[in-house]
Amino acid sequence: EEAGAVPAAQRGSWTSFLKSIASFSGDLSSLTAPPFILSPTSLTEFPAYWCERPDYFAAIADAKPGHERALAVLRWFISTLKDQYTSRNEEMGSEKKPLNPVLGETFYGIWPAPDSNPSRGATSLLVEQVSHHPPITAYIIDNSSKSLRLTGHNAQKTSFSSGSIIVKQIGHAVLTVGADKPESERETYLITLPRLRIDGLWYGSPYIELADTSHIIGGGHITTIEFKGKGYFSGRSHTFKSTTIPLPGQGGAGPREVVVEGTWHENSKYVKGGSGSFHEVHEQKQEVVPLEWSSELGEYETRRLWFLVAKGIREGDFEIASREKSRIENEQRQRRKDEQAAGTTWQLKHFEHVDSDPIYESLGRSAKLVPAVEDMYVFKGNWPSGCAAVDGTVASGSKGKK
Ligand code: CLR
Repeated sequence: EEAGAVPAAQRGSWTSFLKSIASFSGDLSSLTAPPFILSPTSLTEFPAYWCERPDYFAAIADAKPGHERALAVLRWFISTLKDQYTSRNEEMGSEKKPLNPVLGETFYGIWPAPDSNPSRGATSLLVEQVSHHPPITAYIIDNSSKSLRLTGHNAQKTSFSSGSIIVKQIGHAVLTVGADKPESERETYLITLPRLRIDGLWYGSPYIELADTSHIIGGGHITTIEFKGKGYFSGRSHTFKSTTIPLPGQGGAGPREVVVEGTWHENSKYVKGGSGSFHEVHEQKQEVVPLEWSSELGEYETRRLWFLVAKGIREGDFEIASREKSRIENEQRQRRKDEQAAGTTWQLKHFEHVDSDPIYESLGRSAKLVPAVEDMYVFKGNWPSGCAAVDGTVASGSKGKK
């Protein structure tokens, strides 16, 4: 029997939503869902999860090159997972359906340097929705004081299997250490993403479990991370086991193998090649500070674009939310028609699409990644003013825009 998380008045529409998922695969974002499951946040804001623990991000630059740095990258990666995959449950009671970004939607923000550690520097975020059908989000995160840069794009392929939504993540991220140095002195890490399983659907309280494997390849090392949920190796939720080994002919004097085991939302410890705690996820996180809106950010800045929809969802005024959502969607349809009639296409603001990413190809080869080739979005370098990456001087507590 269907359980209590679904408001009585929305049971019917929840059931038909579940039926439409079951008979459907591909792009879930376009399906109409009942109000109780809607999130007021657009997917363009999700790349911010990569840096809600800016200390672990900065620590990558400070780590000694070699296995220590490879483990610093792993530690930062693991530290992001709790926010990426459990925070909606903690903040809104369950996983929710994010707003489906429009083509050209953007999000900009910064994590200011903390007063207690100014040398950590500020970190900037720039996100652009680079495709609508299928939805693809490209982003760049940059800490210029530490010369660190993360670029990537994501898309999802969804299917339905024995009551759960299975989400295959498409796309990858590249972390560059020494981003401001000549190419020969830079170090790059390729990061691939795990598969998601969304359970608890029947009860109207969806939550995410991670599955399969993902990789971090670079700095002379390759880390394979295996994800398991309840009922697999330990009966516990959110478990992982990572194995870090030198790439053939590389790796220096470090250990031959480092194995870490634990949960990605709580703690993990070394089981080989080290001892004691590897990582403990703590409660404090530093949320990104969105840039204050100015015309430079454009009409499609996510919080401006979705303002009334988000307000309606938050305040339970679903009439306003759905009216505004339809208005935005109709406007988009009209724009596409106009472009077609004029024989033009939408121009991306910050990224340029290229068919293959040389870093993915060369690093991916060592893990025999499938596919062997992936496309990428190259950042044009046009940070808006107010991002630390341009002026380098954004002070602690500043709202970014000066
Ligand atoms: C986006 C990229 C982030 C990690 C991440 C977390 C949650 C995922 C999201 C990604 C993609 C969209 C997603 C979402 C959870 C639910 C939502 C899969 C991968 C789908 C589209 C909505 C399903 C609707 C149910 C909740 C009913 O780095």
